[in-house]
Amino acid sequence: MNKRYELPGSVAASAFWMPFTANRQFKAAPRLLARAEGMYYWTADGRQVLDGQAGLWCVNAGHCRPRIVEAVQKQVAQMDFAPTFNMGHPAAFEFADRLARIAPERFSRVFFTNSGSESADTALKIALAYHRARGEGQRFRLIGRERGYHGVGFGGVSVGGLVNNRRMFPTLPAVDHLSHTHQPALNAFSVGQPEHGADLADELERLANLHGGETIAAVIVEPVAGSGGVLPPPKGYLERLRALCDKHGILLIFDEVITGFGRTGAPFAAQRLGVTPDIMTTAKGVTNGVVPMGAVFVNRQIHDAFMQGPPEAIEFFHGYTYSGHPVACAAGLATLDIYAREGLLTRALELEGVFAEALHGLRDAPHVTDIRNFGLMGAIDLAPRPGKPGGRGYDMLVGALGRGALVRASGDTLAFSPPLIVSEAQIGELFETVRTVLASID
Ligand code: PXG
Repeated sequence: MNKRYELPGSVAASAFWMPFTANRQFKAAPRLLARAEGMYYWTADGRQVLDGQAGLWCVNAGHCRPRIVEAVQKQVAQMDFAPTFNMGHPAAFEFADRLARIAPERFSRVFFTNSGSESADTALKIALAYHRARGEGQRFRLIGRERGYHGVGFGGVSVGGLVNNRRMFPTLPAVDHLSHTHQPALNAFSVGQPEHGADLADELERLANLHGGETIAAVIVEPVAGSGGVLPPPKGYLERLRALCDKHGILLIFDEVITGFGRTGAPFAAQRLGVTPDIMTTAKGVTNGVVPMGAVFVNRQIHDAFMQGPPEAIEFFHGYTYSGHPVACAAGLATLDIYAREGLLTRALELEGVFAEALHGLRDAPHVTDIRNFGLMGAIDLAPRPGKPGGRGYDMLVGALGRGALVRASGDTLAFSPPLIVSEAQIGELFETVRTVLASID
């Protein structure tokens, strides 16, 4: 079977050092995708695969949408690149303006990056520089959360809470963490937001008492943790976090790299959950995954704090060669058109019940220890094989692919995030496949 996936004889599989992948295992039996359209991929040997993970949580409008393809083709032919340091081009201004219009009301300023990792680092730097600009430079501490994922830059890893991403690297000083909110003893198989755990937000009060609340610059959390295993916030948790940030003058950053652009049933999880942060990081769905891009949203007050010096002075010494890249902006503008026309930014809310029912229907399937969902995000925890953690997750990935579905396995947790164009029938198909494969593995 592996033979069918082989690369052409002239290509050495060894050169591409693959990210977050067991390279030797993969290269011994490569899984190659060759084409995509709508809800589907096709493998290199021509088999159709239902995309249960929107690429990598990013292809929210489905694959190869002609409007986006044409916009990218047109832009790359008209102007391939334009600098945004001291120069500009219309698409970047138009895209920032359009983004601000779908964001929660206060977010009227947008800083462009190229990825979620860069968005996280950018947001942390904005927070630190903001306090400094206001004469509160003593606020140098950053607070993250266990099981949080904010990408792989040194800033993101420092506030992140996944041990495998941290253990090899020095992290920023002056960073502390809140506890994660996964409490299966209290909340197993919760549908949507769990009942228990709002009190975990009170840890911010403890950390403020420990470090001095006036030394803390920002708290960064994913409103619904994604990579850490799809952990919706306990009811009342984010509200408490917001209140404690206000009490201590701490900025609240929501990392909406996964939750942004409709994944939770509103344009942003902040809107769905009714809690407004001070800074919001995004990437992925901002261009439907078609061109790498990220966007950090801030409110006017934060932005204006930077605008106090002489007008000829650079206000923020930060940015990337590709901030506001014209091809990414073209992809993003076309993406927003599709999201608006097809109502995709709220569609997850309509599908949430069907999705939750199908997902939680696997509660009694073999190996399942917990199931969680929010919007079109879902996760199933499997009991690890004794002495072989990750084995069941990997077998599920391979087994589902063999049966025509792409599901994300991270350790022994399966994650689901289909494109927002998914049909009810396809949701049923996806979880029926998962059920069949669960029954087939040991
Ligand atoms: N923040 C959050 C909340 C993310 O989910 C990043 C930052 C980093 O984005 P970039 O673009 O630098 O990768 C992410 C990325 C998974 C998975 O399956 C999740 C991500 C990336 C790859 C895999 O859990 N999230």
